[in-house]
Amino acid sequence: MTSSPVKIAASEAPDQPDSSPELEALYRGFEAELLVPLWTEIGDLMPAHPRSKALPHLWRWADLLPLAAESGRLVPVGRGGERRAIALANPGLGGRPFATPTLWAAIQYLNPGEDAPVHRHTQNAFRFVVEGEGVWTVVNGDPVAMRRGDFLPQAGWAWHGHQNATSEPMAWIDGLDIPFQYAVDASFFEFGPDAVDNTETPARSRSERLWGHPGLRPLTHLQPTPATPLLAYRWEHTDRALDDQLALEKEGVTATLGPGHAAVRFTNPTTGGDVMPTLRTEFHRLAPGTETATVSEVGSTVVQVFDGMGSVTVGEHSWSVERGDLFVVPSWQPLTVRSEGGLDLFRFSDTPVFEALNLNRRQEATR
Ligand code: GTQ
Ligand code: FE2
Repeated sequence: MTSSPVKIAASEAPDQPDSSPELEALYRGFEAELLVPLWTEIGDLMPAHPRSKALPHLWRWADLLPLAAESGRLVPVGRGGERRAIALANPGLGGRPFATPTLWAAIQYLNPGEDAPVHRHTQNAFRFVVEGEGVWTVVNGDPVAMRRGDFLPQAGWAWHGHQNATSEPMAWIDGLDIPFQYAVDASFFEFGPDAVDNTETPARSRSERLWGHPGLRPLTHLQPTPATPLLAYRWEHTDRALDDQLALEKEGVTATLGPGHAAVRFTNPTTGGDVMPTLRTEFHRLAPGTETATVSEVGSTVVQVFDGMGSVTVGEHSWSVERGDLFVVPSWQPLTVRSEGGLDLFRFSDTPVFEALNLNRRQEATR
C-alpha cells in the first residue's frame, strides 16, 4: 500500500473537535482526496508574525577559507559545475544550499590562470571581496577588476565568466537570489563560451568610465534600467563616504543612523533605488564602542564582517565576530551589533522584494 502524501494530525493544533471514529474516518477521507482542512494548519500557515524555518547561524572565515583552498587543490573548475563555489547551508533549511529561504551566499575560489566559464542566468548576483585581488569578472565583455572592499553587482541575464590573471589564488563571496527564484520557479540558464575570451586587465571597467562619476548621468543613457549598469563600487569611495559621515557627526552635522553608526546603500544610478530588483546591499561602519538599536525586519539578511571586531546578537544567538565571518539574520529575528575596536560590515538582504509587494515591516525594540 502506498502511504498518503498528506497526513492530518488533528491533536497538534488547539481547539480541535474531540477524536471519534467518525472524525478519523473524515480525516482519512480528506487524505484520500488530497484535501487538508485549514483548522489543523492555521497556526503554522498564518502565524502572528514571521517564524522562519531558517536559523540564526555564523560561519567563520577561518573555517571557510582553508576548505575553499582545499577545493582549489582537488576540484577542477569548468563546464558543468561552472563555479568552484561552496554555499552556506542554513541548518534550518534541511541541508539545501540556501543561506536563507531567499538568499544564496557562497565562497568562490579561483586558482592562478583559471577561467570560470561564461554563462548567464536570470538570478541576480554580486561579488564582494574581503581579501585578495587578481580576478577579473568579465560581464557582457567588460573586464572588471576585483579587489579588497569592492562590491561587484551583476544583473540577471548578463553573460559572465571569471578569470584569474595573476599568480595568486583568490577567494571572494557571491550573493545571489537563487533560493528565491527556485521557490517561485523563475529560473532560466544558458551556457556561453568555455573560455573567458578576454585579454585585457584594466584597472577600471568600461562601466565605471561611463557610470562611475557621482551625480553625472551620461545623456546617451537617460532611460532607467531595472538593475544597476555600474559593475564595480570601489572600496576607496565606500571607505571615504563612511569616514566622512563619522567626521561630519563630530562636526555636529547629522549624517549618521545614530551615534557612531555610518552607513551607505549601494544604489542603481539610473533610479536611485536598489542595485537589483531582488537584492539590497549596504555597508555599515560602527565606531569603537558603538551599539546599534535592536531591529527586526521582514525578509532575511546575510552579513559579512569586512574588518574589525565586535559581537552580534540574532534572536537567541550571540557571537563574537572578526574579519570575514558571515552570519544570517532570518526574517523578523531581532539583530543587535556591538563594535569593539571599530567594525565594518557588508550586508545584503531580500528587502526590495518585500517593499515591492508592500510586505515590508520593521520594528525597533524599545530599550
Ligand atoms: O559566479 O557565476 O556562487 O552562477 C553561484 C552561481 C556563483 C557565478 C555562485 C553562479 C556563480
Ligand atoms: Fe553565474
